[in-house]
Amino acid sequence: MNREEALRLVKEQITEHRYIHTLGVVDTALQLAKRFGGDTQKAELAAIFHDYAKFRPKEEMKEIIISQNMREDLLVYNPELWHAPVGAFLVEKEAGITDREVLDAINYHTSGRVNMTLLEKIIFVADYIEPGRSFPGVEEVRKTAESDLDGALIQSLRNTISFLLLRNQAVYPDTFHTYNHLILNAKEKI
Ligand code: DGI
Ligand code: FE
Ligand code: FE
Repeated sequence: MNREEALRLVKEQITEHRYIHTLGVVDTALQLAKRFGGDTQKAELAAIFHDYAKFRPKEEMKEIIISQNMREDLLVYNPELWHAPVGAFLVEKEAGITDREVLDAINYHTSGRVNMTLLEKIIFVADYIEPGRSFPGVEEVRKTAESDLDGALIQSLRNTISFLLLRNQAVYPDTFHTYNHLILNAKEKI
């Protein structure tokens, strides 16, 4: 599918604000793919569709998680996590995207997972640092992403986990596992 067609499909699904965010993720993912040797076409497609399901009703997302035998522990944690796996399912079903690597990058763009692929890391970090983001600490992550993708991923995960802890929220186990896996294997501690 070409860029214009993909953008048209996504625009119908999300708000103007989220669409602008999506365009920022696309630009950033393309830059990261060029910088770190990723597949630019897959990065563009995954970035365009990453938040496809963001505005689906919670009930619909819940039904999909159950009927598609996705991990039911998702239902115990923050509903903010749901649009990622549900998005991967709907993008295949409704937009006809079949590339497994692209679908996985959408699936894991919120929680992360252990042993993330290069494409998954690119989408995760691009989502965190796109120009429209203004979280505390995002500048540091942007700087790290100029040369070190794993370092930027560790910092994004650390910031998100801290954010959740400070707000008394639960942290999805995969987010912790992703962070632990990366930090235990990091050559230089960030
Ligand atoms: O969809 P976006 O807003 O662009 O970004 P996202 O898909 O990374 O969603 C992030 C939101 O999910 C963020 O507000 C934090 C929230 N969240 C809730 N529980 C968890 C979580 N994020 C992670 N990584 N892990 C959690 O357990
Ligand atoms: Fe998202
Ligand atoms: Fe996003």
